[in-house]
Amino acid sequence: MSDKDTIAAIATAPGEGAIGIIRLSGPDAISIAERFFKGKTPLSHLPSRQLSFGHLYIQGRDFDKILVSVMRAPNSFTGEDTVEFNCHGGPFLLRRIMEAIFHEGARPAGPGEFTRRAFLNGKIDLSQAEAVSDMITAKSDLSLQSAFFQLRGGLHRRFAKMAESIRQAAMLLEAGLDFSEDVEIDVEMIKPPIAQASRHIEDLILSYERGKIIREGAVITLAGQPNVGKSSLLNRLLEEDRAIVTDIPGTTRDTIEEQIDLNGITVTLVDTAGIRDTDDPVEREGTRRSQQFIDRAAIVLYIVDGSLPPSTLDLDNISRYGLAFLVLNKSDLGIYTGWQSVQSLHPQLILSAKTGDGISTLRDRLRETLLGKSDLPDEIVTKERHVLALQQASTGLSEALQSLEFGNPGEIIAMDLRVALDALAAIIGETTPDDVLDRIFKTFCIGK
Ligand SMILES: Nc1nc2c(ncn2[C@@H]2O[C@H](COP(=O)(O)OP(=O)(O)OP(=O)(O)O)[C@@H](O)[C@H]2O)c(=O)[nH]1
Ligand SMILES: [Mg+2]
Repeated sequence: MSDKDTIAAIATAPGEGAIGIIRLSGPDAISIAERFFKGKTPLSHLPSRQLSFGHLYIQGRDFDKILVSVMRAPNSFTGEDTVEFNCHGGPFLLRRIMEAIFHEGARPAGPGEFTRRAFLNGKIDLSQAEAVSDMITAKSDLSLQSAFFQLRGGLHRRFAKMAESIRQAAMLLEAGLDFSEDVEIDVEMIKPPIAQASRHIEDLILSYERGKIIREGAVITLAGQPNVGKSSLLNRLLEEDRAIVTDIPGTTRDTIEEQIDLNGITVTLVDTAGIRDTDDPVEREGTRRSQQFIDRAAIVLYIVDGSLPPSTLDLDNISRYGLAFLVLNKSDLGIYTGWQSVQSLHPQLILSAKTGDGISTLRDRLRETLLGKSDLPDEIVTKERHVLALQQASTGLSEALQSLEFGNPGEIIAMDLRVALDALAAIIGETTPDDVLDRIFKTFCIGK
């Protein structure tokens, strides 16, 4: 595999569709594509970035009516000559065209190879390349928003700004080093830009926890005794009749997982089997699985029938869970007054899965708990790779600050600053080893 040959792939999703797009990129993209296309103007004379109509021929056979676009280097996504055929979206049809294209000398593109070339040709930085795949996999409005911020180069600009502050400090330092030995390091000049970059990096590291929830979503588990309305609440939140609801205790025997968009966050809701002592092996296994999801949950909704008096089992259970809400369900039947005096560390929510009363408050409270009350800043770090590098940078900067305090030699401080700069450079891909690139692009789909 080389980064210089011509690659081709189907860029649209597999399966039948109205349109199927085939993309070629590389030095021979135009000359290869030209062999297939007949329109008013030969393909090689078509203006860049315009759609033109014509016929696609394979070995002299009129094969499909298509729209074609030519993007000439360097003004294309990959930075190379690129051609896109908009064909009819039949899987068989597209495969036949692909075979013919490969026969003419193009090579099948690997996963994410178009984006990789865009990165290698300097069209985008590595954080933007990663954002391309985030745009495609985003499942909620917030994850889309943060992916797009990254794609537009938002993170790149932030990192560049921090690197600039650090470089400024390094320059001042080196200017001092170049003079004679007895020049004192001007701590008051050098410290502020380092401290500023350090604060900014700390903020970004803090944004990671929230960023992770936006990107990966969170698990919310519905737990409680049989018949309290767990499945009814799941159905209510999903707005569909997903789980079986009956008045027979022990209706749900297995866990049920479904995703919802909770005002912008992707949440996996897990309905569980009611917790009770039983000899039934199936129910026992159900309870064991419930426990697993209780352990994995970001939030546990512990549901009780609020119209009935509290039981000791409930009080025991709820005191054992981490972040939990005590949900008093069946408010339409009236809430038993004794619940008011239940001392619990967990916030109480009153609602009715049956009528929908209190559900929008529940949604708001869940979102607030997951993301915090304040509005989210644009700059959110969502990638582990980024946060690890930021942590390295942060360590470098705090050591530099300490060295300044202790009056250590300038060479040592300069080395710490170098560590921080290298870590920031790795995020945007200025210095990223090939195996790291391979790992990043392997997760992409083919044709991207
Ligand atoms: N009045 C009233 N009835 C409810 C409410 N929520 C659930 N129910 C009823 O309570 C019964 C049990 O509901 P489910 O949702 O199956 O309860 P569950 O907790 O999933 O029960 P298991 O699966 O057996 O553990 C059904 O008859 C529901 O119609 C509510 O808010 N108000
Ligand atoms: Mg159930």
